[in-house]
Amino acid sequence: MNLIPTILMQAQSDKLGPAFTPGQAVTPKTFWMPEGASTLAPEVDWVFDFINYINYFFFVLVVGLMLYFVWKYRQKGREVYARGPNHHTLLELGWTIIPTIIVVVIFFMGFRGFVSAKTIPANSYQIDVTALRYGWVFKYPNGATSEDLYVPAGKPVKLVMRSNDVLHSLYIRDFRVKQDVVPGRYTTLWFQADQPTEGDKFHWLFCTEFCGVGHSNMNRKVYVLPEGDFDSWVVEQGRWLDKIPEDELYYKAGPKLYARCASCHTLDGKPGSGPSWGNYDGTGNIWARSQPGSQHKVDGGKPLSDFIGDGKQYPTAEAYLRASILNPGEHVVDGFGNVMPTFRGQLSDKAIDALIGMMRRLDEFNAKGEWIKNTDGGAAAPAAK
Ligand code: HEC
Ligand SMILES: [Cu+2]
Repeated sequence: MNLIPTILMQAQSDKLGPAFTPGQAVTPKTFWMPEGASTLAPEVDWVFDFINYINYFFFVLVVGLMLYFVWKYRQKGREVYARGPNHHTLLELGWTIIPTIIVVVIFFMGFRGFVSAKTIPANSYQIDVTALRYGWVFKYPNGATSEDLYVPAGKPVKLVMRSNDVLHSLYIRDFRVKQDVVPGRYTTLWFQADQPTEGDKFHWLFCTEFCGVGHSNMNRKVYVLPEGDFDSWVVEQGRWLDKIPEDELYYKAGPKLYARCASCHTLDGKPGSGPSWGNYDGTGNIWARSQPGSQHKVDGGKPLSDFIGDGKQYPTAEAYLRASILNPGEHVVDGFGNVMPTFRGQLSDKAIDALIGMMRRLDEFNAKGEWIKNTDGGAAAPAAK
């Protein structure tokens, strides 16, 4: 039987599914369902309503008959039992065949919706999603990132999702989409929202896999922007670093950028696949041990003091650190492999300044890389969004 390929082909043409018209407004919320704001919503809601109405019907029928039979066959005398009907072929065929048909219809409609939800249109706009305890990072094609999700209206959007740690699950109920985010593999999801969210309206995004104590901090907002607005938003968001003044860089941008180093470099002195930026070998933290006179060992026993200082390869600590980020293989720290990727072309000069600034004032950050105090000892300013 070539039922499945036929259905797949149908799914790719827009004709599929009850009542899907591109450009339609959001379907209003009902007693059971939140508003339906994606092109998948009508299909999901149709099956949901269909099952629901069948449930109402059979609830009334079954409970009604039950009450009726309780009354009708109540015990009036032993002989009444014996005279009760015990077989009815038509009735028995009926209650076998009719439910079978209903179940097949439910399967077919459900399968059709499933296929549309799984058939990602080729022209989709791709956003990379990282789930972590406890938050989401949405990354757009130009490298811009955000913590809330922004999508263009009227365009299919594909989410390519990975997890940094444990199982999470991405759920946007107004779009009727949900997909597990699994460590060690990529999962995908697509939707198309035609109606922009206006004013301060948004759609909720939840993590629906209980992932730890901060699980509920993974609630985020989804904004649907008209396509032109979306394009300028992405460009603007890509320039987030430019807007931060030089002297605020190290604590506003530093922690965000450090997130790209954290898988190998800890701050608390425990070496991982890379040397900790804390003091792990008695030669000081990353800033202290990059000064002229450093006894930090590289290239099989040579102290860094051989390379840093006036007239040497790196005149200053900054020069050494910058080179370590752009040409990690130049000098390899003892006890570690040459496995650090180069960040040439990935981090701008300003981003590297922010990271070096953070290394210089490492005592102002906690072990997770969060800024915990400002220079005059007051409370930390809120990190830049
Ligand atoms: C895949 C793991 C990995 C990532 C990610 C990584 N590094 Fe490294 N890094 C290493 C390793 C391993 C070394 C030691 C070997 C060497 O010197 O190349 C190292 C060394 C360094 C050093 C020299 C350390 C010292 O003690 O002298 C600096 C500075 C550094 N990394 C900065 C960064 C920054 C900044 C980032 C993020 C933008 C980063 N690294 C991301 C693995 C990594
Ligand atoms: Cu989660």
